[in-house]
Amino acid sequence: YEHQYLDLLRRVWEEGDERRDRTGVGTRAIFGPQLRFSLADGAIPLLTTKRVAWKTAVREMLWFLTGDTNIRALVEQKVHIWTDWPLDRYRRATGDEVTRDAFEARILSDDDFAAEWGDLGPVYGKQWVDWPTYEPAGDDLYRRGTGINQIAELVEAIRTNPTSRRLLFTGWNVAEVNRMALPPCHMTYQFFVSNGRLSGLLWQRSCDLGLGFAFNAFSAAMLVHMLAQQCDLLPGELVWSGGDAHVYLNHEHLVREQLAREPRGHPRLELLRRPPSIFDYTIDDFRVVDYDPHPHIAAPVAV
Ligand code: THF
Repeated sequence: YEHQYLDLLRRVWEEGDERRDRTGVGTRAIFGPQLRFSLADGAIPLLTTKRVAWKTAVREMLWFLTGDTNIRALVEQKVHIWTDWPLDRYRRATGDEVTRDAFEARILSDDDFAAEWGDLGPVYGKQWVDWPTYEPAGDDLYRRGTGINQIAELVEAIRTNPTSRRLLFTGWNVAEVNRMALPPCHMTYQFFVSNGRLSGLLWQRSCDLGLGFAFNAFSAAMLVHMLAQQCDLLPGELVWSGGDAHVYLNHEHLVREQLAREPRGHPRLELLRRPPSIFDYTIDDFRVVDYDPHPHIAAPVAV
């Protein structure tokens, strides 16, 4: 299964259109690839051609499900993958060339600082579990309504109406993307039940194949495993669909090294407990077995 990813990585690197991007780093990109991964018997698209910090991805997914949008809860768990965006905003706004470590230390120790500088805006978690609504309040006025928990509604819909063609949720709130530190990349998830199996499709508008893909594919697959467990179904397939699928030009060493490696075995995800709801999982509920990857390959993240 990993060959699908490696083939895509090679194709983008060799044939992708070279372009300047928002970050100024430069990418090579193709449009609209699709990969399919079986999730049967605990199978999970976890790359073996480099070590992936899968627990970081689990912690991030559980953080999304809490609805939190502040990096503090991540930093408390030593998850640093969202720090660069608030750090960049802080440096630009204040001119203070604080180090990443010092910035994170202040996020942890100073409540007011964390509230002011640690928030990413209404990103994933907020839209997933508390999508804002508005109710008419006379004349041209609207008042805040009760937020919509798309994930709770999804679980209910999978259980009660599994052939529905509306089993989906999205982070792409058109009215709020401008207030997000970064508009959602993995933006829409759709689900499909057949023969007692739950499959998921992730539509990712933009994918950093060198860095983000490993996390995004694992996370989406893990979510399908969790939803299947909660809905008394078996996991089926993950369909990964990319819009702008790119490799950053400063990831050349990663591409060369990773393409020189052979995939190693088939890791599996085990859910050690069935929590009362999709919102009650903890990091200790997840175990990956048969994971014996090649060494990690460090690569810079474009902000
Ligand atoms: N922006 C860019 N340029 N790439 C991305 O992958 C990306 N994301 C999220 C939002 N914007 C993005 C952030 N997610 C890493 C992993 C996921 C991220 C951001 C960064 C990262 O640096 N991973 C390293 C280290 C992991 C670790 O801390 O252990 C790695 O080697 O995998 C994609 O959703």
